[in-house]
Amino acid sequence: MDKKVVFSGVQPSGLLTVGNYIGAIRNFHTLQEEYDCYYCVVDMHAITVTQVPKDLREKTFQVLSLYLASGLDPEKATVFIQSHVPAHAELNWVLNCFTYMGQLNRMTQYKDKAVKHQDNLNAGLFTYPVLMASDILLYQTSYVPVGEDQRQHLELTRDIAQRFNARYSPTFEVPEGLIAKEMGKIMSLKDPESKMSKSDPDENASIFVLDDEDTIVRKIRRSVTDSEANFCYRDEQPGLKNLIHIYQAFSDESVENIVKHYEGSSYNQFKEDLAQLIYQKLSPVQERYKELMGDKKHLEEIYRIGSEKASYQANKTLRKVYKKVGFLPR
Ligand code: ATP
Ligand code: LTN
Repeated sequence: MDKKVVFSGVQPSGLLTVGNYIGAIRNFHTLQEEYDCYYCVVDMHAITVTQVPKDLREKTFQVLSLYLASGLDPEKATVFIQSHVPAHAELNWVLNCFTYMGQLNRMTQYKDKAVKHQDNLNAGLFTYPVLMASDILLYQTSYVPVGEDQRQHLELTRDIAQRFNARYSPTFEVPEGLIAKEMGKIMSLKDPESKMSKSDPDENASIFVLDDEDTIVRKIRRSVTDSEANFCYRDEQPGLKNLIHIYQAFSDESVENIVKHYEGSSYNQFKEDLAQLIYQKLSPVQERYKELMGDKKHLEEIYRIGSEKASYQANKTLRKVYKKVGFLPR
């Protein structure tokens, strides 16, 4: 039997944070044995906000290297760059015609980004979720590992797929999200009410996957907790709760065990241990990342092979779609 398909993407919009790592990337390689996995660097999504071309090229290499450094094997998973597979843009157009303005108007990521990018409110930012739906639906994807912030976009994707299938005949697999419960949303170290985000202008609000030991220690030490001086896991202590989630992600221990272990200890002790734990887990990724970034030719080879494999599958779906909507064969 054919393996089920997994698809996910990360924007090359900045240095990746431990939020991206915990919510998405570190889960990618665990799926590559059992599923037919496609992991894409979504550079077309990244230009919905202003990018410096030279930096975008570098950041695209960086995300690709981090995929590989965190354990993706290009022999097992298909790793590629979105703009290299034109079918994404082509399906995007068709699906634009199957998405209602009212639906896009309700997207909270758009509302958040519209506030931040008032000087560049472009149509791409608004229709961003339709391109994401195209990414996913082109590969007949069953599962999409993402963070909690993408839940609404996934619902929209399912909706578009179901509408298209109902209007014509079954064409797209209707995908489901793989979203970790607590760890699907790691919060900012400076404001535990808002999501840790790679484009946050305050770099102390995030730990980046490439941060060195001293930086990690400093940022965790200065992260916002509370003045209760009581090591608990509860909503009333959101800063501490978030740090416990990060600890949980990097140690694979249950919240219960972590709380038991640190009950009665100072927050400082916990923070020191957490910083060490993060560094210990990230340093092998950083080592591998440096090696990969030192050999761009090798990275180019990997993404070329990836885009060929991806194009083959994507074009199969695109041909079906074009036929169903009534386009003449070429
Ligand atoms: P930007 O700030 O540029 O919008 P971002 O940090 O939100 O970027 P994306 O490229 O949009 O990152 O997301 C990559 C993946 O990481 C997605 O699956 C997303 O759901 C996940 N993710 C992003 N932020 C977090 C977070 N704080 N906690 C858990 N998962 C996250
Ligand atoms: N929208 C996502 C990035 C993204 C994606 C995808 C994730 C684009 N296409 C397809 C999963 C599947 C984001 O902003 N994090």
